[in-house]
Amino acid sequence: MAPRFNIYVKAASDGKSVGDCPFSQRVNMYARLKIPADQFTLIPVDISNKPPEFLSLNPAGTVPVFEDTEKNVVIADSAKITAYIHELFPEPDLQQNYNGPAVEACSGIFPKLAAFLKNKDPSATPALREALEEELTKLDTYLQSGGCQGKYLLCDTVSELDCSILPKLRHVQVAAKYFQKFEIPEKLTALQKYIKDGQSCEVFQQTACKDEEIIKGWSRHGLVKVD
Ligand SMILES: N[C@@H](CCC(=O)N[C@@H](CS)C(=O)NCC(=O)O)C(=O)O
Repeated sequence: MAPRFNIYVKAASDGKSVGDCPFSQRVNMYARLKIPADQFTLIPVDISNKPPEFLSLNPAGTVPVFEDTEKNVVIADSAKITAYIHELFPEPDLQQNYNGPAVEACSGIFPKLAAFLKNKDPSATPALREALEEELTKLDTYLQSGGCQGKYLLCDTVSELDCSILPKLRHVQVAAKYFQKFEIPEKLTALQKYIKDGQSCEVFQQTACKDEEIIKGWSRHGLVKVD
């Protein structure tokens, strides 16, 4: 019998491996931690040439998409998908409903990264760079504040929030460095350690794409690399 759940994620350029979408990686990590492996199928989708079957499932054409074939439910948003998975599989507890200070400490990073990378006005670059650095500093400050009781954001095991932010931080590392020569400041030591620990965990490694996929992904937006 086919597994009950289908999880559609962005494919890499080979069409088969996982691609760079951080929202897809969030769901992929979360599903692996929650759903028994024989109950879901991971389906990489070529989003530059979306198959009609995928578009009929999600006419908006975005990934990730989660399909519960038993209940005829289709969900096309990473936060809603993890909430749905949590309802079905409450254990292990990945602190799905956490709404404390770590949420605010993480929330601005990806929007500020996107604004910095997509900007076409060189005079705005310094302020956008600074805005990204401020968000990273916010997360570093949270990590140093003792709010975190372990090596991940909330405790010593991976939480839903880690699944959300670790893939985005990798985009900062890879894309901001490649396009803007931006590096996460060394002085943000708590953040550097968190990223190192987070990226070494098994579920992150199992779901991560190659660096070149992140660069190709952002290149689709017509980004210009600084000299
Ligand atoms: N809010 C959505 C965002 C998903 C999203 O932006 N996905 C991108 C890929 S990273 C996408 O599907 N874009 C459609 C396209 O490029 O055609 C979520 O959290 O799932």
